[in-house]
Amino acid sequence: MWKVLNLLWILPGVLANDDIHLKFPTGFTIGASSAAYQIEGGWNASDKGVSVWDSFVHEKNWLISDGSNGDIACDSYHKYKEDVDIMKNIGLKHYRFSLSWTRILPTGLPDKISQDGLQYYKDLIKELRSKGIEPFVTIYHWDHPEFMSRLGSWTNEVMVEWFVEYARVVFRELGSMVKFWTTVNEPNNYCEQSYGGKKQAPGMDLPFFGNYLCLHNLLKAHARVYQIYNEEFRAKQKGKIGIVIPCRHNFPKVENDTESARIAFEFDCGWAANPIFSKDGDYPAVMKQRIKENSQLEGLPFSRLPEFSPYWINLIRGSSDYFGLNHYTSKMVEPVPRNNGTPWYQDSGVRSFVNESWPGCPTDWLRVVPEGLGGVLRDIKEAYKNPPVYILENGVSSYPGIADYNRIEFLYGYMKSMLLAMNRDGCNVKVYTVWSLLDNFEWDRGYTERFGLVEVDFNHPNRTRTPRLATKWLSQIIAKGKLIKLQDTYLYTQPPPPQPQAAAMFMPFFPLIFSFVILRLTGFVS
Ligand code: PNW
Repeated sequence: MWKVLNLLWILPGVLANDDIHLKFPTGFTIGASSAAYQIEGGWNASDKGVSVWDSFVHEKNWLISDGSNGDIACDSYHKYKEDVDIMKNIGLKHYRFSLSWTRILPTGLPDKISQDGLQYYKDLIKELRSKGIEPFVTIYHWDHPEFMSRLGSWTNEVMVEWFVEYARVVFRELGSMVKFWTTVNEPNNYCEQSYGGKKQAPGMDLPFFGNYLCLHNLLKAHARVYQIYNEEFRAKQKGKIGIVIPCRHNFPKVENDTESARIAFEFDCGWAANPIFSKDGDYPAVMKQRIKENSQLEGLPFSRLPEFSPYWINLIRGSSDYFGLNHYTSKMVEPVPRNNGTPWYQDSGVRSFVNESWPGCPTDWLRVVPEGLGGVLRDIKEAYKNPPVYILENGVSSYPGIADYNRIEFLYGYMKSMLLAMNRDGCNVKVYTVWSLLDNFEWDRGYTERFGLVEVDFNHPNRTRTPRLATKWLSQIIAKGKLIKLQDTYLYTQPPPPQPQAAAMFMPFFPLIFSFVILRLTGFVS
């Protein structure tokens, strides 16, 4: 009897074995994502109007690493059927893409609606549906009409109602065919780069000022669109609508410095998420306090962080049916010492940096930190009461060629971290989406960074597509409903090795068998 009881010792070891958590729950879907300007091309096809990205790359091509532009990009405007075929072959269950504002409204305003533009999206959606792929449509992924940039783009509040007019046309014309909407892609990252910096359109270069104004108006625009969907379309169209926010996980340099990690999270993710997903419906308290204090020290009679009136707080709070998450990388953080009367470093008072032991990839800002995805999912669960999370971007750039081992390793590690957060820690993730389906125009990096599951030859007029190894691996994961290592697939060696069926069945019991052997050897069990 005691021998049997002794075996119970081993049970925690068996339960802690990560492999038992690697199944995708029923209903969980895996897909891929893209964005209009990065893949479509057809920049002046039919009556399409000029977007801020069209003019930016044409006028300031020295700001793009390889001097290129998205005039043709992957030419998905013409080749969308081939793209859908590729997705079908991989077995992807959903496809996230964005709409080009000026393809649908050539002037940017609803005085004129392009039938050709709408037809392109109707055809794409029909093609997806006919192959059993669910469309996830992003209304705005950074390419607003050019003329609006001359009015200050998103620093001008007039954009809010113009965006509502555009969204209304989109819901009216496409809403019967779409069940999943995203209003705005990555408001925080976008405002930081394009209003705080100058390398991406409209390139305002107004750090610690333009970025705050931009996000303020984008949140208003998002909430108004959520409101009109509720009031005018939801009852009939029965879709879900939300926003997508990029969030990093932050590891404190000093282990118990959870405060710095929390502040870094608030200034990155919470800036956009807190007003929508927290019960106070406003920017994080620490952000309001530190930016106000810095503004005072600068001699300003107001805070550089704009304030929401109670009307807007009410409208923005709760304005998302799901938490859309984009996640790529993590940071280390530490507080920057200050005396009273000196400003908070970078408004946040926290310095972020990378851990040099984290592996890299061809993209300099992207260090590979798989445990960060689980970390950020737990951050979101804790901060916002476990909302349903749709992961709408996660991916890595690979080296030239189609043997993208670093991508397979990245996706395996990140998905494993996600599955542990879900199946072990109760995070409510519903959807996982790889960035990106195709190599594409990577904004200021041009075509120099390759995020595609599928390689695209940008030197060939056909923009030839060649699926990389990761697509074959991903097909197997999707077909089996379970995360498996490349080594455990037939792809690992050629010709395919015999499948280790019997051995695989015993894998979950391996810790048990191993512990038993040890106990035997040490004489605890005879
Ligand atoms: C995404 N970060 O942005 C964009 O949504 C895509 O359009 C883009 O192609 C993709 O990144 C890859 O570059 C992010 O530093 C850029 O954590 C940087 C970060 C997150 C998201």
